[in-house]
Amino acid sequence: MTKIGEDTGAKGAAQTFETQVGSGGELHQIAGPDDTVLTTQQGIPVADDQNTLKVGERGPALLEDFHFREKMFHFDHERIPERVVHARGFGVHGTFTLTESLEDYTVAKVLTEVGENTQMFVRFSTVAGNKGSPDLARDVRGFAAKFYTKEGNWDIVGNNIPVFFIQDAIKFPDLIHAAKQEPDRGFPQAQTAHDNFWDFISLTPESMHMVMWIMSDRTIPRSFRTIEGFGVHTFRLINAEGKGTYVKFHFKPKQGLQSVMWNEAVKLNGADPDFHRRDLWDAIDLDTPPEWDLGVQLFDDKFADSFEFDVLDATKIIPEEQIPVRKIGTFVLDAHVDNFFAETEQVAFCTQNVVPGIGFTNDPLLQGRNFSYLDTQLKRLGSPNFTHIPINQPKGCPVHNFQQDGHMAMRNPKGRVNYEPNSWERGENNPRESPTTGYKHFAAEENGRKAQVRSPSFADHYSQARQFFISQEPIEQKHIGDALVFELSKVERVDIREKMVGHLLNIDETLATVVADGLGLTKLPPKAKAAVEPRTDLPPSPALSIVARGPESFSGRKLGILVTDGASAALVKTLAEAVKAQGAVYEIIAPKIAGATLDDGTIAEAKQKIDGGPSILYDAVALVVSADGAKLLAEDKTAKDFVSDAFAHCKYIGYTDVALPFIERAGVQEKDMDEGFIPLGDKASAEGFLESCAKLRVWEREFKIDLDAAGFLAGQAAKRG
Ligand code: HDE
Repeated sequence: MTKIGEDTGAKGAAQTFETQVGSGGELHQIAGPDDTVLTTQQGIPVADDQNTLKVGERGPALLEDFHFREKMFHFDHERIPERVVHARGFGVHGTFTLTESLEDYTVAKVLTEVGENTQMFVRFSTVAGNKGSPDLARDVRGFAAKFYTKEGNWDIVGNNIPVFFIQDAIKFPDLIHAAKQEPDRGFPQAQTAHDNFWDFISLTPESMHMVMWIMSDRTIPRSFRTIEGFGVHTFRLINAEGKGTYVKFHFKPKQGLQSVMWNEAVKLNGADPDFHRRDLWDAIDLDTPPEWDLGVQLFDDKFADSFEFDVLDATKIIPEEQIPVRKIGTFVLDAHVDNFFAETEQVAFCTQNVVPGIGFTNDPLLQGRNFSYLDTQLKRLGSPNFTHIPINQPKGCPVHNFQQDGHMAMRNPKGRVNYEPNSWERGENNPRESPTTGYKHFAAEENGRKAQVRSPSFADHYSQARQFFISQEPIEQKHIGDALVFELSKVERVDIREKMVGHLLNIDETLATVVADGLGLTKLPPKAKAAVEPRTDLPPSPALSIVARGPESFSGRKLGILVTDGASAALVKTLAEAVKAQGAVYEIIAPKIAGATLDDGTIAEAKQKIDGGPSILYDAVALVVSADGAKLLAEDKTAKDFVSDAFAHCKYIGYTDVALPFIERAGVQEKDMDEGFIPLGDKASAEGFLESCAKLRVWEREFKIDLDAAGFLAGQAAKRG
């Protein structure tokens, strides 16, 4: 007979239930504290968690085995519906500290009490993919923040892009159906490169501004740590006099903005589908938690009336050059969840979670969202009592009301009274409304005809798309063209491709021509008909570029050091020190996971074997190899990929002289070795290398090594005349 401790799986049980098989084979329980004993949900200690109750050794199982039935019942119900959008997410805890008071504009304590710390929970996400999809999908990133304020929970359910695809919430189900897997085949997963998405988009001109953003490198970020966040809609601040001021919320990463290249993203999804969550997890573990400034754009009706576009239209931004972003505080995300399901999965954000002093506007997308989030929580969490789950409970203030009962109620009001008004004495269990501190809605004057209409002030769909495009650095413009060609070349219907080029003609002629050429269209399709003539007079907004707003140093980045047996121990040490001095991290990659024996006999322990540590995992690489090691690596395809990928991805590559033949065998000729190749030797060279790495990429390289660059460069030259 199988006993605990004898068979496979017994080890797991030992964690909470210590057992020992005595010399006679009989089972003895070692006395221990009660809270280490495995129990059922009813608290009954479990004696055997390895075998179901049976009749005889080989007989049928018995229904009487309540432990088995309870365990299996619970397992069968472990899953809750994943979010219909933003299913793939990663949550962390943090703290917000206010540095500048907005007391002239709002009564919200979280925005007026300078120096106050407010607990936060942030969930990053992608939009289209299912829960198990890869982190590096080309997609918008959700950046949802819950502030547990003294006056209740305030959520900014934002994205890393400040505009959206549609102007009215009624189109959201269509947009999402079109973006997610096609219904007949159930694929493609986590990507927009398919007919249905581009069909919908090509018929939805209001999406064109968003299209520029999603085809830019914003949708393939290097890290959650290097994205911005935006509340998107125009919200409202309300002060003690009841006066309203419009506000747009911004999160600015102190780490600088950074993205990867598309070819890198595709490979990262295979090499490490958890790349973004692992990166944030590690940054917190290393005690280098990321920080963002919370910024606001504040404006009044006068500005709103004079602005070129409607401030209620979520497909438009207000350029920072027109209304600067005022930094009012900082938040740091520095703590893991204890349990992914309990917190990240069960957290429930809602745009209508606002505190006194913060309110809404009539943005029709925001109004629709205010309905949708609460509604979806019931489906997902199964009960109106989802606010009783610890991650959703207010932490900065008490909760008292007469809401009661329902599935899983944890917090029914105590005492006799469960209604109001009532004649019982006011108290914790008999709360009263508070006209002084309670939430007051902004007293907006509204009038109008009931109608299903779109305001003519929402009609310009191309001008800001163009403004975004011309605000990009040349390499970023090229990437937008490349992304459009990639996505549209996965679209089977030629008429959809053509329609999209027709829209691009309203945005930028070079872009349209490059995309048409990339798709092999023999002639340019007709321009899409625009509801209003697109403007060409909007100036570039440098704030919209990622490359222009990169980091100031290599801090927070990762260097991959490829070593072999016999490599210079002194150089490895010097590099490691230089990396540390920059506030960056490194990983050693070697032909064997045990590491490499360096020239002084010490062992450099490897974090990755070369096959598991491709250069896409690193922001820059250093080839610290011996002459023999270089010969060995020159015969290894994966090692050569390490170099050729780093080269193709425009990364900085430090190298020792003896690595040159290896580099050449990896396909990089001496003539291709640009300023991004930095010889390594002494301390100064290592430090200089790390300083150069702050630029992250040698973008000029891409124009030399990519066939698709030619059309783009010709278009640029033609524009310059
Ligand atoms: Fe969402 N969105 N959304 N969304 N959204 C959801 O709520 C919805 C929109 C955003 O990490 C859902 O709890 C509608 C814009 C984030 O838990 C759902 C519309 C922006 C998250 C929903 C939008 C967002 C969601 C799905 C058009 C950026 C993840 C699960 C009117 C400002 C939150 C859930 C998390 C999640 C509805 C458009 C951001 C169905 C109807 C614009 C970051 O309620």
